[in-house]
Amino acid sequence: MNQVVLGIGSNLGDRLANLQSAIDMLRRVPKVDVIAVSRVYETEPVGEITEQPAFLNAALLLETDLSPRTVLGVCLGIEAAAGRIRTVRGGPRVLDLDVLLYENVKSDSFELMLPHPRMHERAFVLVPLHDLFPGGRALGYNFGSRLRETDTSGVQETLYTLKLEETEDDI
Ligand code: PH2
Ligand code: MG
Ligand code: MG
Repeated sequence: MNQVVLGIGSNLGDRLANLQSAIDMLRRVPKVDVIAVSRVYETEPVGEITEQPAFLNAALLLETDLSPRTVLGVCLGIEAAAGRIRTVRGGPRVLDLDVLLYENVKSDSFELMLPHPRMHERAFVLVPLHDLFPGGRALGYNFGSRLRETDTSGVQETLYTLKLEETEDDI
């Protein structure tokens, strides 16, 4: 079994429902177990396009027998199923599922870079990651000192929760 960390985000439509449906879809993928989910944060848009709605962001810990590329394919498939249409890079999206870490694998391939090349500079990634790994070290990736140096003022904790299991409310 390999541990994998995903970053998850949405800033269009019912953002919380979009994140929850991504988790529900991941749970149905054979050979993928969703082990843990961070809190949900409301975050100011970061990057070239700042004139777009605020995001909800979270992080997920998975265990899987699938390869890194297959996990990437699963993520892209779930984004498409959620109705994501790719227009401008960094623009608004119903769902973004990014492979942040896959065990301690390092990859420079254009298709899938590991660890995710921009995660160390993104508070909307590091803050949820810290929920999953309070020690500041995730699958061999040290981010505690980065997080302490990062401006987290654009990342607000919310009271929303994402569920790993179906509850009686859903039945
Ligand atoms: N994703 C981006 C660009 N900017 N900003 C926030 N706050 N959250 C995101 O998930 C995000 C972003 C491209 O993937
Ligand atoms: Mg992204
Ligand atoms: Mg992405």
